[in-house]
Amino acid sequence: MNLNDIPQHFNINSRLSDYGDGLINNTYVTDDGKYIIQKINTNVFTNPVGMTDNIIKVTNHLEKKGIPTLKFIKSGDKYYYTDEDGNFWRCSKFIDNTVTYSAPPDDKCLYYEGRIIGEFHKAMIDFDASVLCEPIPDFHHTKRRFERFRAALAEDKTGRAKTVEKEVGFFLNRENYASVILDGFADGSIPLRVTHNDTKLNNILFDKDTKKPVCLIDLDTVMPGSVLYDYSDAIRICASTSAEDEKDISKVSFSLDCFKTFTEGFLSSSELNAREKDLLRFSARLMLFETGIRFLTDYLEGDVYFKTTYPEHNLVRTRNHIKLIEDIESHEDEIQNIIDNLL
Ligand code: ADP
Ligand code: GN1
Ligand code: MG
Repeated sequence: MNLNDIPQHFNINSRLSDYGDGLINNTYVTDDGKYIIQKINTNVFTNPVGMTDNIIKVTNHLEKKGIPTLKFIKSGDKYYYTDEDGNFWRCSKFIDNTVTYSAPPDDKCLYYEGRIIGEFHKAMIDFDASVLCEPIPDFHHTKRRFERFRAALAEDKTGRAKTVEKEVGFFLNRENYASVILDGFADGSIPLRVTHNDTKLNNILFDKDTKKPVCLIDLDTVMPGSVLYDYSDAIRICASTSAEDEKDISKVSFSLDCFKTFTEGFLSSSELNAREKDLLRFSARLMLFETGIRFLTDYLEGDVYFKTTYPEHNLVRTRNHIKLIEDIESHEDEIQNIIDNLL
């Protein structure tokens, strides 16, 4: 497979360059800047046709409502192209004058970031979730994530376990975090809604000039979930004072101001029930906990899931998540006060 042969299958005559800093798919931009072409990671997305079908249904739904969203380009009569080596490709329009950030450019944009996530949930309320497949089963089943972490630790196939005893202990001591949302689904206090499930900052396109969010992208994991997953996953990045893989841990802290601004925006467009409101404080740490475990599991398993550019990359990400959880745990009352004042 020759990379520059791919655009012609979408009727595009242009060469490709690497683009973006997603951790899963390989993303390219056409040299004319008009299209994004992606090679889907089929180790992660084992049903790429089902996943694409989900995305087309969701983007059609949003488009009908006039909500800005991704626009995909067909290859023949399909929204994907499979090359001779079995690689799975898709193409979307590059949304003009937009940019993504790995850390927030300013505090004001966080209000709008929170708001656009709530608006996405609202737009999906009348969408029939039963037409969606589950692109990654148990994606946010935090208890299963925890079981897998324990299994990776027990197997220790890379021999790294002895070097991360402190980090392992940190998560083992907090196992109770894993069941909170799942218990809410089980007792009916938390509703299943159509959620994005990967609302980190660089999955939102921002207008280059106004720095306001334009639309949610990376719709690969859209499926039923809790709106608290999306609230929490956005906070994981946007309330941190640095990127998720900052090596200098002294630069990593949880910003109460950013948390407040983001939460204010999220609440401005969200309708939460009493239990969801109760769990906002917990949700500040939820996805830090789950994603922290996933990074540590990947480190123990030999960096087979997330893209890494150096051997300790997943460990650096894990340590950042631990630092942010510690910060949150030492500001419980302030966090609750912020929420109470906004509700
Ligand atoms: P991954 O699953 O690897 O994170 P994404 O779909 O998030 O893949 O794409 C990776 C990056 O590519 C995004 O963070 C964003 O910067 C950029 N990107 C993807 N699609 C578009 C698009 N249609 N317009 C502009 N930028 C895009
Ligand atoms: C991955 O695909 P990307 O880079 O937007 C991952 C998320 C993690 C995130 C950590 C399908 O997101 O679940 O939270 O990395 N996506 C998948 O930064 O596993
Ligand atoms: Mg992404």
